[in-house]
Amino acid sequence: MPSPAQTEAVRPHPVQYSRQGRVGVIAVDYPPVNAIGHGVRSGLVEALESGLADDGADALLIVCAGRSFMAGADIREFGKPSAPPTLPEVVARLDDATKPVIAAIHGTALGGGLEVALACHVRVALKSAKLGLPEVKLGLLPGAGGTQRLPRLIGAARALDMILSGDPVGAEEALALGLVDAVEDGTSPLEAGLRAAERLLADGRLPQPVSARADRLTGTDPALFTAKRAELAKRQPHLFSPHRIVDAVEAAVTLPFADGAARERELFLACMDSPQRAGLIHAFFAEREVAKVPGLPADTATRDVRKVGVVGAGTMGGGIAMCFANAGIPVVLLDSAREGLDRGIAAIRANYEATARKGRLTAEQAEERMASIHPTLSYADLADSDLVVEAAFESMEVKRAIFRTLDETCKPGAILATNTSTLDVDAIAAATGRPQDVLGMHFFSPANVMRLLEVVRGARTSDTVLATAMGLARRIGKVGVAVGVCHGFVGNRILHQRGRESMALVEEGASPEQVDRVLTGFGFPLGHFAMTDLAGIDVGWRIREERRKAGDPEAEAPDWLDTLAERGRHGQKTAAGVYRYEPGSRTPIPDPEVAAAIGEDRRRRGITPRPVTDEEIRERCLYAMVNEAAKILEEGIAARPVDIDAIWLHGYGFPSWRGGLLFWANREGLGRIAETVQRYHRDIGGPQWRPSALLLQCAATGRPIGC
Ligand code: T1G
Repeated sequence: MPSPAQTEAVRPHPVQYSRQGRVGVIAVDYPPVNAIGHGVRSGLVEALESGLADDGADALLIVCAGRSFMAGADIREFGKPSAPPTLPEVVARLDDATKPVIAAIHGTALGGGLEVALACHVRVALKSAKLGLPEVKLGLLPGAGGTQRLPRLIGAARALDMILSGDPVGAEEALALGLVDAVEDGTSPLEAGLRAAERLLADGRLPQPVSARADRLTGTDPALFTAKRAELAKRQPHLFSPHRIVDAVEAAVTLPFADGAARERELFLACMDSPQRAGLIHAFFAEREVAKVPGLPADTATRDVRKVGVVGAGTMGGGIAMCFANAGIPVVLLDSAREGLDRGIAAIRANYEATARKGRLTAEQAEERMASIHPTLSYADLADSDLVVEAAFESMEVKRAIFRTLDETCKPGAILATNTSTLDVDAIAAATGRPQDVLGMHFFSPANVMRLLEVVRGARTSDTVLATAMGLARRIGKVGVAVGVCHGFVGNRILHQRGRESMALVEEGASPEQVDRVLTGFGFPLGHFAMTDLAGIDVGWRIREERRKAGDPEAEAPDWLDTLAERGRHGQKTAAGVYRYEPGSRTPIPDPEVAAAIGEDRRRRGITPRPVTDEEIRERCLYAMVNEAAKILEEGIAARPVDIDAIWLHGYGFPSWRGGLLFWANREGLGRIAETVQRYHRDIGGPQWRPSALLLQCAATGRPIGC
C-alpha cells in the first residue's frame, strides 16, 4: 500500500503550465470539482509565474479539466490553518499580471473559482456554464475579492442580489450582465479560451483589470444599502453573514479598491469565525455524507428503474408521482376509484400549471411531465413497473392488502416500497413473498417539494434494493437517509417528542402562540402548532383515532386538538385550526375559540394553568428531541448523528445555520442537556424523559454524541 507521500508523488500536480502558440495555458485538474485547495492555490501561482516569464507567451489562459471550472475554495480546509498562498494572494497576483489573462469557464464557476475568473482580464463561458458566489449558503461571504470585483462588472445592486441569494446565473445572463465577455457553444473550454486569446491579442491592448474599473459603481444610490439592511433585518434576522455582505459591497462603492479588499478580508474572517459557518458547512457535507450508508458497499449492484408505479392518487401519491415525472421517469398512477384518480390528476396538473405560471417551467415542459403520468384503475398496469410506491391510507390492514396484490401482480425483481410514515415496514413486507424487495420510502409532504426521503430498511430488505432506493433518491433530487424500522422511524419519532411536550406545555399554562414563538425564535420556519395547521390537524387525529380503535395501549386520550378536529377545524385547509386564517392568507392568527377549548381541556383534566417560561419551552421541546435522538442511535435505527441531522434539516426545517439537531446539541453542551433531562425525568417522569444512556455517557466523558 503506497504511503501518503508516495500517493502524493504519484498524483500529478493539480495545475500544469504549457503553451499553445502565443498562449500560455494554465490547466487545473483536481477532481471531482477542482476545489481550490492548497495544491491548486500554489499551483496557480507557479503556473502564472511560468507564464509571465515565458517570452513565447503573449497571453495566458486558465482552463479546468473534468466537469467544471473551479467550484470554490476547498471547504474541507475551513477551520484549519490555511497554508500560503491564500486565495486573496493568488487573486492579487492575477490582478497584477503584466500579460492579459483569460478564464475559460465551463460547468460551474462558483465561489473562489468565480473570484479567480473575476481577477482575469477576460472571461469566456460555454453556453451551459453557471456562475455564482454561493458563500452565503455556507455562512460566509466571497473572501477573494468577489464583493469588490463583481459590483465593478455588473453594478452594486445586481451584485448584492447575486451574492445574497448565492444562486448562480447562466452564461447568457452573465453575458447580458457584463460578468462574462463572450459565450461560446459546441466547443471545449480550451478552444473557446484560445479563440478569446487570439481576439484579445489581435486587439493589441492590455485590458484594464477589473479592480481598476469604476464606471459601473458611479451613481450607486447609498439608499440601496439602507434598504437592503432593513430587508435582511426582517427576512433573515438570525443570519450573520448576509449583513456582512452588505457591508462589504458598500465598501466596494465607498472605498478605493485596496481598502475595500481589506475591509472584505476583515468581514470574511469574522464570518469564518462565526458558529453559523461551522453549522452551515456541517449541513453541506451532511447532505452528501448520508448518501454513503455504513455497511453498504459503494459498489453494491443496483437495479435499473425505468418505470415507476404509484398506488394512491391522494396528496402524497400525487406528489410522489411528480417527483419521478420531474426526473424524467414515466409513472403509472393507480387509484381504487375513478373520482379519486381524477382528483389526483387534476391536482397534479394544477401544480404544474402553477409552476409554469411562475416561470419555473415552460408550458411544454409542464405538458411533457403531465403526459408522463399515466392514470389507471387497474393493478395490471403496474405489472412491468421496476418500482411501485404505495401511498394509500395509513392503515396496516389497507397496506397489507395492497402489498398482497402487488406481490401477485408485479414482475419478479420489482421493488415494492411503502410511503408509510409510522407503520411497521416488516409487517407490510410479510404480506408478500418477496420481503427482500420491500422497503419504506417515506416522502414528506408536499412530496414534490420537501427534499427528505427516509429510506426505511426492513429486516429482510436486500442490499441491492437498499442501494437502488438510495441511488434513486439522489436521481429524483431527494436527500435519501437510510433508517431502521420503529414507530415513526427517525424524523416523526423525534417530532412526536416535540409535539408531546408542546401539547403538555399548553395544557400546563402556555399558549400555542407562545410555544410557536419560542420555536421560530430558535430558527424553525414554523412553530409546532403552525406546522400542525399546515399539515392538517385531521392527519394526526385520524392516526390517533386509528390507534384508539385498535386498542393500542399507548394511544393518547382525546385532547383539545382532537376537539378542534371534531369541530372541523383541520388547519389551513379549513381556514381554521389551532389558529384562524384570513382568506388567501397563511398568517396564523390566535383565536379565542381555541383558547376556550384549551381551557375546557384543562378543566376536564383538573389542571390549574401556571405561568410557563420561554426557557422551559425551549428546554422541554429541544432537549426531549435530543434525548430521543440519542435513544435512536442507541437502538441503531439511525446509524450516525449525521443521519439524524440531515433528516431534521431537510424534513422539518431545522435551522441549517445551527448545523443539525445533534451538531447543535454538542455545542449547546451535552452535560447541560443531560442534567436537564434528568431533572425533568424526576419532575415530570414518563418514558420520554428517561435519560438516554448514550447521552449520559457522552455527558460524563465530555465526548460529542457519535464520536
Ligand atoms: N470543497 C470541497 N469539496 C467539495 C466542494 C468544495 N468547494 N464542492 C463539492 N465538493 C465535494 C462534495 O463534498 C462531494 O464529495 C463531491 O465534491 C461532489 O460534490 C474564498 C470561501 C460544485 C455544484 O459552495 O455546490 O469559495 O461526497 O456531490 O451534485 O470566496 O458540489 O464525492 O466525497 O455536490 O455535481 C464556495 C459547493 C466555497 C460550492 C457540484 N463553493 N459545491 O454538485 O456534486 S467557499 C461552493 C457545490 C469559497 C471563497 C469562498 C456542488 C457542485 P464526495 P456534489 P454535484
